[in-house]
Amino acid sequence: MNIPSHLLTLAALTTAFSTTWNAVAPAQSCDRALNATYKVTFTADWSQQTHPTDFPNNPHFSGLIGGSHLPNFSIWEVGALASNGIESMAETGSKTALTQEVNNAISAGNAEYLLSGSGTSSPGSTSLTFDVTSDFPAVSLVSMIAPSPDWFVGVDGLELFQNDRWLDEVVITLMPFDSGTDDGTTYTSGNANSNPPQPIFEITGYPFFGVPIGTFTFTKISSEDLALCVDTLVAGQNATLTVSHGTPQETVAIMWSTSLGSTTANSGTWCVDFGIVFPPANPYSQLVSFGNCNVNGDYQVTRPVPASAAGITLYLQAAEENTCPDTRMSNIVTRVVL
Ligand SMILES: [Ca+2]
Ligand SMILES: [Ca+2]
Repeated sequence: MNIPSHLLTLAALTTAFSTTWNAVAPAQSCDRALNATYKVTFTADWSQQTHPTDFPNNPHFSGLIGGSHLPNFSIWEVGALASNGIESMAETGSKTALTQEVNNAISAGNAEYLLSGSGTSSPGSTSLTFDVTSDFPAVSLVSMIAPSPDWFVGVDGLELFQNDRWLDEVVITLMPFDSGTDDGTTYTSGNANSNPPQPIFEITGYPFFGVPIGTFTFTKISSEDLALCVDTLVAGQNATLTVSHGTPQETVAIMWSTSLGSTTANSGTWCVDFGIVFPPANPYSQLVSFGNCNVNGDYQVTRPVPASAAGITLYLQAAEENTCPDTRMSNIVTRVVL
């Protein structure tokens, strides 16, 4: 364990708290979800040059529409029948029915956030910034190929949080799909409702012939990488703090402070930019604990809250060592000491 001098200073200057923490074993898991913000950029390459066969006038894509959801839930998938919302999107570009379906899934606890963005001419590009949490890490997003009978591009259940890590960047190569709900065979075919509808399939032949349509690039903008759970803090009583989603047996630091702001600890094996500040003379702004995660990536400590802290608002945040140049931080927890 290599403790940066900045943090050692914080630890040493206080006399308000005892310097001894007791690790509690085995650590309980902190089941708080982690938040992240991503940007998806839809780069549309579909053009006369890439797809010369019968290429239509006014080539464009309808507004992006989708949601974040449970991994075992699907908004659409190859081999399944299209929902009414997918049919409407793929045939007309309308978001209305699919928006309702995603909102219904949110109400049912299968999805968390609706994703809705603009369309683009083609070639062209558009982007959408959205929030996602580790409890609903799968993202589905679609857009109609227009004009077309019932063709679309999209991603089905891309999991942005895998193996306790947010993915930094994912590039999805977009191939054309047929929603199986209209029998038209060319870009400009008239309406011909499929009866019965067919399962969604990838169009491998005419008029695309295996040439990709474009890409979805998912880029992480920001994220919580550790989960911090904090007891109610009561002056003069013990409090338990728990970190989860850490790297097994890696060192984590927990800090607390009376102020939000920014403190950079950038030395040796620490590359951390806390969202709280550590005024040197403030005895309530300090290192709370260093310790190692267990084999599950959990870390838990308990210690007394000083009687003199009653009424103070404390902000707590955890960080992990040995992640440079990346920063792995927790959410900031706010507690008024009772
Ligand atoms: Ca079709
Ligand atoms: Ca139809």
